[in-house]
Amino acid sequence: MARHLITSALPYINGIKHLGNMVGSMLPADVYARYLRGRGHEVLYICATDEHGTPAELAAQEAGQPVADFCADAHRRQRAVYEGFELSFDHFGRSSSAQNREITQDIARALHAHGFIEERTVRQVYSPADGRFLPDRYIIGTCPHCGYDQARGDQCENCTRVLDPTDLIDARSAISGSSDLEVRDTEHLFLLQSRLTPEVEEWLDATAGQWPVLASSIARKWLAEGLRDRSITRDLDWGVPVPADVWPKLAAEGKVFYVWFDAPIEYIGATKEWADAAAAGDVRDWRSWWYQAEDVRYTQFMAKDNVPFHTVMFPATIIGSRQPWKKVDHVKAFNWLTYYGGKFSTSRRRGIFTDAALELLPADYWRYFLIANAPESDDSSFTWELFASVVNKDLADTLGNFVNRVLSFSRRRFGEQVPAGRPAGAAEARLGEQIAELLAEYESHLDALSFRKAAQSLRALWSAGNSYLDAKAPWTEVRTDPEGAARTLRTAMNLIHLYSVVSEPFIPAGSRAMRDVFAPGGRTGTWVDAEQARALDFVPAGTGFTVPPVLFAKIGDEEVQLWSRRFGSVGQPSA
Ligand code: B3M
Ligand code: ZN
Repeated sequence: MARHLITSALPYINGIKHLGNMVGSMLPADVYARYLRGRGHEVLYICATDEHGTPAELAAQEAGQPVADFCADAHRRQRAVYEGFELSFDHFGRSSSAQNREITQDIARALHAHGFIEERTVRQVYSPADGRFLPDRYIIGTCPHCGYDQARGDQCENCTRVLDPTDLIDARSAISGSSDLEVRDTEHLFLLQSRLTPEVEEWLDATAGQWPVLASSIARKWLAEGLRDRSITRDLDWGVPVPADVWPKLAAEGKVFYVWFDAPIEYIGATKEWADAAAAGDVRDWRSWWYQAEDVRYTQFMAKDNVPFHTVMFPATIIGSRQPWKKVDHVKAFNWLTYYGGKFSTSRRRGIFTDAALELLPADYWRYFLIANAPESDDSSFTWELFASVVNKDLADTLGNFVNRVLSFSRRRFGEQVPAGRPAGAAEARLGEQIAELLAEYESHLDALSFRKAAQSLRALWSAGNSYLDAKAPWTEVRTDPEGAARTLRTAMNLIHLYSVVSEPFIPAGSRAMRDVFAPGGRTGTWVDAEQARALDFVPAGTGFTVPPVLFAKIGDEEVQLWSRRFGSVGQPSA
């Protein structure tokens, strides 16, 4: 059986992420990881904060903190939110780790040894007042197109035009504010991607055919434009230093690797962090997941803007190292989640951030809604009205109400143990068939990484229970045929057990509550096969049970109004 390696794109260290980031990478990766573990596979789910680069330096400066301290705090804050969302990472690492530094430098050495890295001289802005070269983003000035006076040297945030630092009027350093800037020659390392194009193409041809189409089409489009050699170093204090044994001069000048060079390597680095963090006696072999790892099936999750880096540039880096690192087998990409059709905006605090979401409602509500409405084949829009209607209908009415209805009624009529009742009849056989079919559908959608469809199948499994219950109507049946009513309730209780197992990837807390009905504190049952689904006979008559508190509360109109006022909604400018 294959081992499954799963990674989700590394959230940038700078700030708490919004729901769009969550649904575009970490959450579906977690659902997939939980699903595979549930089915008995060996899974390693790795993620980390992406910590290097200019935005981290600038954010630290704004916070008045040394960048290392800023990143350590920001990492802890993000990690706490992800724990709140019940993301089941095997390890949540940091791209600034010693492990990543070591592996990044090793891969650079290997690329150099095989002739894929070249030193080139480039002209770059130097600030004598700051005593350093300035990356494009560190230079601010007035945009020549729209007159915005805080435009950055790489792009104007106001009119979105791409700029060159020399385009700016009244250019000055973002660090010191000094306008005494000069252009000087400096050396940088270039990855000779152009030479690797044919090999990347060959790999893509062999692999991308199996990917969901959004990822493969973006990858092919990028490759069709041809790979250009790319500068992989920067003049920053915060990053993986260029190894001095290979490039003594650049190392002495304090050059570090570009953040997009070391960030994907952190997937490997974080796996080593995971191994190094093992308790005594627990052997974790990080290499076996990455190096000559033919038995590993590797799936990556990311938003669509990250696809070129993962499907073309990172593979080029790995191929050029001539080392047998594992390359991705499956890439799942996502479109954008919008907020009332507009952009979530971190800087304008428009939309919902993951920390704020958890203050309103537990993780299950968000997890289910987001996956059921994931921006898979197209962008999708978050609105409070839709959120409330999905939660109320699917979670509160269809699932939660079923559980409470069945258990409270059975307790009232038959006491606190699962009643025996009559042997299963035709209605139960039909239900079993239907459940087995829906379960197979659910599994095949998850296997294919089709999350919205998987959510539909899950909902259909919940609905099937309701239809059965409504048709049998045990509350009427009990008056004339108590044994028949007991049978109905026992079958319905078996469905609750099945739901606790198969719903776990979407709603881990709700699943625990359902499992605790029959086995307080016990582990979630093993996955259900078709035979078991047909038989619906997991919980023997006589098993004690408890009636849990309401599983999912409904969201009222007042809350919808309150929240849309608080977080902004229609009518607010989207820019
Ligand atoms: N940190 C995503 C972003 O900041 C980026 C992903 C890295 S994955 C190796 O947009
Ligand atoms: Zn502009």
